[in-house]
Amino acid sequence: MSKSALKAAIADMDKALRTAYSVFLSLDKNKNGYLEKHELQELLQACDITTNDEECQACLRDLDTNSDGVWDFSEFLSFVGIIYQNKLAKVSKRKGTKKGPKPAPPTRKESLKA
Ligand SMILES: [Ca+2]
Ligand SMILES: [Ca+2]
Repeated sequence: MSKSALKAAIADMDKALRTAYSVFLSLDKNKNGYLEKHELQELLQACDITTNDEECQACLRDLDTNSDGVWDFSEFLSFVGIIYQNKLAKVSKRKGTKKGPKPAPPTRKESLKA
């Protein structure tokens, strides 16, 4: 990648991060700067990930790297990264195949396998 292409890619990444941050802020209904379980549930639903209360709690816990019971923006970005990675994997698997099952909520173990 040339230096100018790298600069352009970094500019695109900056734009994507700004978008991700605006999504994070819109999910943070009580405006405390963190995503709690009930706010995470809305995110999972928007990603077409069906979870019960226990699975939602497990998803929150799996990416809660500082164990404070909520997601900060960097933990939210870990989730976004896993979703994107799963999406890329499904696209490559589906080439020439029928649509597969809905994605399961990400877990730390899954993220470490990739
Ligand atoms: Ca919140
Ligand atoms: Ca946390």
